[in-house]
Amino acid sequence: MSADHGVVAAKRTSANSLTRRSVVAGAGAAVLAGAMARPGGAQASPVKRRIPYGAALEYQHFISDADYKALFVNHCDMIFPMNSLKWSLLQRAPGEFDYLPAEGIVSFAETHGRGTYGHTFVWYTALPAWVEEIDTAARARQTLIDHVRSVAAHFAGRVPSWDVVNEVVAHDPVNEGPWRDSLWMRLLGPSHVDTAFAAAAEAAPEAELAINDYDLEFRGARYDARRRATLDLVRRLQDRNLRIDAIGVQGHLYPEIPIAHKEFGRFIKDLKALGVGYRITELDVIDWKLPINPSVRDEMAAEHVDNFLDAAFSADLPRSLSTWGLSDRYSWIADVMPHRRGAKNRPLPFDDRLKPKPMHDVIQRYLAV
Ligand code: 9MR
Repeated sequence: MSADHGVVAAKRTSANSLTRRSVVAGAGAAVLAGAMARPGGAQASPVKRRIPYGAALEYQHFISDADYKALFVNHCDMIFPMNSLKWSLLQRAPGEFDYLPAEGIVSFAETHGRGTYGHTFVWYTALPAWVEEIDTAARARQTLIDHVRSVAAHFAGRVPSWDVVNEVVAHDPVNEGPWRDSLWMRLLGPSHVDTAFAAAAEAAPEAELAINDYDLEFRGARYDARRRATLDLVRRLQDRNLRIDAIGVQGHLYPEIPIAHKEFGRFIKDLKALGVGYRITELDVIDWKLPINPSVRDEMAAEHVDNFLDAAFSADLPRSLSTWGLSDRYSWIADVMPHRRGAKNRPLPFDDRLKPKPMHDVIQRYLAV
């Protein structure tokens, strides 16, 4: 996925952000101080917040990097699998499920008294070859239902919220859409979304059911179209009496693309009027075009996060806020959009030595009670 990279970087004034930053000085220390051991091995929630703060954790790092893993316990209220619940890793062969990695992370969260999150049942990518080879509507429909049922049943009562569908709106809804091309679209059309939500409502009656997507917060015609298509999709489900509880706003931010304060705020309010809440699910900053100097880059990233959270929180409080990873040590951005001058990317709240950055302070300020 990528956004429209053509927008010239908006000029930032750092005076404003420095003032705001000083308000939250010491927030990192308070979080650490709150992470005290409780009898029985479980730990107290890191710090009291208005809404849960979470992060996605990749299994390879979960098993190989103890310090990184501890960072999640010390700072997060929600810990969830980044990739282990994706179809290609979970059901590599028909009916053969490998729950071990996802179980590892979900039970790690449970052991520490943390919440979790389910990402994701239906996506256009990360599908195993045997699914990609399906060529009839009847088989596609049954396979989709079986997958949702099996995974939801396995985690029944343990995963309180599911991304039922991920990224079903076309990247450019006006020219390519409105729905994204996928195996599911080709064989079933938009009804595959209805099928997924119906199966999820039946198999996970107590879980929150969500649509997760990207590029919902920026200024420009393509983003307006993406917001409209998402609202249309919500209405479509509601017209069919299907339960849709929340939108996951991924929040992969590009500092060169301005936040549409008004239009994004309107979108959140329109969702609320439809009875649908929202979460921030994959926050990070794609810093590939930012200056090479790390502290300048961190300040700019923090300021952009501030702009985004200001637009979001002033429209309505999200149900949770999660980042896509937690430390610059590991991020998808290094693979997909490396810094154009060869610097190591700095997209996340903690640096690669696991020290909090200005972005962390900004996020915590929005979450403070
Ligand atoms: O960060 C994830 C990366 O490790 C995986 O290889 C990739 C494919 O499964 O997915 C990345 O996560 C994506 C998420 O599932 C959906 N929104 C965009 C994320 C970044 O590409």
